[in-house]
Amino acid sequence: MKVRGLERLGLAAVAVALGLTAAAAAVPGHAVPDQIGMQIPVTSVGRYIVWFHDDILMPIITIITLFVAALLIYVMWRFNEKRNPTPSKTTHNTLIEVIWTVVPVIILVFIAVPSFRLLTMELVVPPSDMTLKVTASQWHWNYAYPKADGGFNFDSYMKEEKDLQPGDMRLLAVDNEAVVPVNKVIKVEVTSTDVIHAFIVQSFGARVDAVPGRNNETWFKADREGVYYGQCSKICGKDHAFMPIAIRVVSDEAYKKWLVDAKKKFASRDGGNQFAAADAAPRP
Ligand SMILES: [Cu+2]
Repeated sequence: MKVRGLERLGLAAVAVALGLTAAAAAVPGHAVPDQIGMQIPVTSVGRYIVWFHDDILMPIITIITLFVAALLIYVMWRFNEKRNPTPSKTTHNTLIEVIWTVVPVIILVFIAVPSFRLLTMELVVPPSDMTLKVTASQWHWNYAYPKADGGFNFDSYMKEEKDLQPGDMRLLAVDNEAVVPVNKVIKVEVTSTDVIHAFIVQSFGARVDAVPGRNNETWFKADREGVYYGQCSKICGKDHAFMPIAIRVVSDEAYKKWLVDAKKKFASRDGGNQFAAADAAPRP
C-alpha cells in the first residue's frame, strides 16, 4: 500500500483530537470496527476510486481547508477592533475577484479529467466472460446465472443472528452467497421487483441502482479471491439495512465445482429463471 501522507496526518490529528485509538487497518471485503478510509479495492475501478480520493481529492481538500483556516486566523488577528480601529471602506478589488473565480474553475477542470475517466471506466462494460443477473426485492437479492452455467437462480437472505456460524459476520453473512470466478469480467445486470434498491460492493468499486422495470448494468473483474460484502444503498423500506450482498470470488476450478452442486441445489427454481426470456431473444 502506498503511504498516503497527507491523509494519514489529517486522520491522526483528528484521532488525537478526539482521543481515539489508532484507526484499525482495512481488510478486503468488509469494513472493520474503528476503520477509517475505504475498503481495500480488488478491481481496477476500485483502485482508481481509492487513488482519486486519496491522492487527488484529499490533498486538494486538505490544502484548501488549511488555506481558509489560515486566512480566517490572520483576519481575526490583523483586523480585530484593537489592532484595526478604523476599518477601510473597500468593497471591490478586481484582481482578487478574478483570482477567486479563476482558481476554483482551474481546480474543477483539473478534477474533471480523472472524474470523467472514472465514469467511463464504470459505465463502459468491457467484453464480459459471464453475466450475473441480480434482482432486488424487499428485502433480499436474487442471483440468476446464465444458461451456459446452468441457468439456475436463487434467493440470498441475510442470516438471522441465531443462525450465525463461527466466522459469520453479523448483518453481512447470507444463506446463499453469489459465487463468481476470479480474474473474469463479470457483467452485472441489475433490476428490482418492487421499489428502488441499489447494488453496491465497495471492494469492486461497483454501484448501480436497481430500478423496477429497468435493466441497469455494472461490471467488475476481481483479481483476488475472497468474500466481498456490500449492502443495499437506497432506503427501500423497513428491512433496508438487512439485505446484504455477499459475493464469493473463487478460482476457476472451485467455480466449476460450485456450479455442479448449485445446479442440483437450485434446480427446482429453473422455472423462475429471469434468463429464459433474455436467452430466447438476445439483445443486439
Ligand atoms: Cu433495498
